[in-house]
Amino acid sequence: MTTTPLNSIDLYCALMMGEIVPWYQPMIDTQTQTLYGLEVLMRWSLDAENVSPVALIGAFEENGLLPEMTQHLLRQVAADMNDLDTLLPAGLHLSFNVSPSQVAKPGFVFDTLSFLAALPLEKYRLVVEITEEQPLRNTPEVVGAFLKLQLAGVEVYLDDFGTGCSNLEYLEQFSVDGVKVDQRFVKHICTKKSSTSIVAMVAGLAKAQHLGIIAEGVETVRQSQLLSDLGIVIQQGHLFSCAMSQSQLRNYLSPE
Ligand code: G
Ligand code: G
Ligand code: MN
Repeated sequence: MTTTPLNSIDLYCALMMGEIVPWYQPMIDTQTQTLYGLEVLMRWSLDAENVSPVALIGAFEENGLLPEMTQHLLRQVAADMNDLDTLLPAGLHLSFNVSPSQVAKPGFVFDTLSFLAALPLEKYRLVVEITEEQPLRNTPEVVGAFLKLQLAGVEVYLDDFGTGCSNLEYLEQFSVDGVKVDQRFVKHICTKKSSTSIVAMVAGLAKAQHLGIIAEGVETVRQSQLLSDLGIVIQQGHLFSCAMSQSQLRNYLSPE
């Protein structure tokens, strides 16, 4: 990992030069073993410095460039989806990550809806995953942003639910459509009683509240089976596929 701090000029250049690219990780419906959705994950294509995505996102955030980064990424996602359109199932759940700081910004809803307009409309279910590393303030701007997105058919999921700042109170404060179960709980689901209980509790909560639920970081058949037994049928993780570039995704969708 790099020890060189990235400054705003490096980051802006990376954006302008098209070096920040979307990768895609499949979510699988384990009942049918078919593709349910894709999560967009940012990557730095040059990665000469070997910077982790987490560090890179932190650097974009610190330099106030996260909204530009997301916009840039989504423009590329729209181009990629249009390119792969015939290979993708209708109703595909297409999710991208945003941090709480982005949600409260004035242009956030407009930017997200502009992205939606660049896609074949009925075909995709756009989903915003709210990341957990900062608190989501219960302000009229944030509540209003979620409602406007939902009116336009965009769903809101809480990422890594139950970790970081993503807590139970959010379910009372905000209108959300679903939660993602963090990989740290999935990792020990077969071996640690506390992990099993936590995942079972979140699954029960999702069912009672009619929320969508997706498990991530699924690496083994046993984990997948136990999650299915707990009612979590939509799963994402290395058992199914790692994140892929657009060209790798094309091969994944239509193997030669
Ligand atoms: O892909 P993994 O590759 O290492 O992603 C690391 C973390 O970075 C994850 O927690 C994910 O939520 C976050 N992340 C990935 N892409 C984006 C992005 O476009 N925006 C934000 N805010 N977070 C992202
Ligand atoms: O957005 P989120 O925090 O959920 O980011 C998902 C992160 O988890 C990304 O960094 C992605 O590359 C990583 N990831 C996805 N599937 C697996 C997996 O099965 N195992 C592990 N260890 N990491 C995974
Ligand atoms: Mn995520």
